[in-house]
Amino acid sequence: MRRCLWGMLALAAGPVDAALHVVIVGARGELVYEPATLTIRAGDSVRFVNVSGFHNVVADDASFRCANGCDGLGGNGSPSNAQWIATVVFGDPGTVGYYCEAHGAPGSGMVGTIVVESTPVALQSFDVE
Ligand SMILES: [Cu+2]
Repeated sequence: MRRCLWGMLALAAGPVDAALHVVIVGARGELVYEPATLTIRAGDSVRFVNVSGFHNVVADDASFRCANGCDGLGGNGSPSNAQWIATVVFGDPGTVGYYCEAHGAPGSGMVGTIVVESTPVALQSFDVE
């Protein structure tokens, strides 16, 4: 019963056509996020996948800090060599810079950017005569 209720709430409140994007962490063994700049829509999720090296992902504005899960959400955002996967939902439009604490700082070193565009209000149906 509880699962059913939550499912209905998620349907009612969830963004329309939310997409899942992937950013590779430590691609080719380099100190990079790939793609370094990713443009998504508000409500989309980004799945950070660490393929090699000692890394994490930390928002410049401290809105998230993730590696083996995310701080504050039951995970541990400290840099890790594990092949971790962390998923972050971006609900609000804006530009979110992020970095790896082991190899960067806000705006320098191992950094990436998520550009979150507002969801268009074009998802209405209408009749054409
Ligand atoms: Cu790193």
